[in-house]
Amino acid sequence: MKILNAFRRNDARQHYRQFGYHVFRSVLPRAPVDALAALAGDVIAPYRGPIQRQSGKLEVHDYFPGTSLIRNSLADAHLPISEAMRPVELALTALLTSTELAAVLQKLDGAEHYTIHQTLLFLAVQTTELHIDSWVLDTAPHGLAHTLWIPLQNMDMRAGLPGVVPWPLGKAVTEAELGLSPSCPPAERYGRYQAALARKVLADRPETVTVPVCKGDLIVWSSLTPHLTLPSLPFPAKQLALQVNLRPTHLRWGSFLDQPKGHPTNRHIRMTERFSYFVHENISREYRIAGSLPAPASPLG
Ligand SMILES: O=C(O)CCC(=O)C(=O)O
Ligand SMILES: [Fe+2]
Repeated sequence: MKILNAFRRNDARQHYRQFGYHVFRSVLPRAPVDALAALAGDVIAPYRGPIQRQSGKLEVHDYFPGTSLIRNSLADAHLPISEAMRPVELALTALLTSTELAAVLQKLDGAEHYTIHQTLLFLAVQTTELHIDSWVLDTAPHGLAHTLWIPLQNMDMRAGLPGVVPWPLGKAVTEAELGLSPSCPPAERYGRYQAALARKVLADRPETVTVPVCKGDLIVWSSLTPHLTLPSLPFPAKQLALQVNLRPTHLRWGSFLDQPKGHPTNRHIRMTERFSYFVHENISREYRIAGSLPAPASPLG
């Protein structure tokens, strides 16, 4: 049995190294997944106040015109930043700090501790073009941060699922390789890079992997693995899913452009033996959590 388990672990790691993604089936605890799905309807949808969103700002719900489908995803709802969203924070924390998740991640890279940098709670289907997540979070050197994509409902092939282009772990395509010069503002560099990368990758007419998913499943891809949103039928449509950007804590980190020699920060909340939450400087200042500022102890301890 021990030998078989070791073999299985290597299997996932090898697959991840070779293809830059891995699909795990029925690995996550069901209670917090079910709780989040229920809270989306019972707590988030009826709420009319501003909440932290993917734009980085506090916003009220923005609906697809003529529908009750919310298109501005909740950002970082795992942090203690909203009294109204406290039940969501607790359910997210139960899921993200679970021993089940730690065990699965360890199969991929053997790390003992992970730092969660960002969560996005999707309430309706996404529409991303081919891109990499390295610009949001990456390790230094590139390629060892992970994106988790967690369905909070069962989804079939018409659900607007992510599609992943198999990609060797750690393979970085530089701006220079795409014929791009770095002399423009970072915000423009992002869009320009992703568009050029998409042109290059799609020109090879690559196989693109997708899978129907059920609650409890988990898709993981690396910070350098190209992926996109496949179409949904109908569009728009409700879609409950959670996306998490995290890294093994012991690795240096930055982003695609920022590859620092070190990254000292005390802006994190140690949640368990296996997980910490990173807190951005503006969030730390605004909500007085996890900072060098005199802050009250986090309600989560
Ligand atoms: O949910 C999806 O279709 C993918 C979203 C995505 O890749 C992102 O937000 O970075
Ligand atoms: Fe992405």
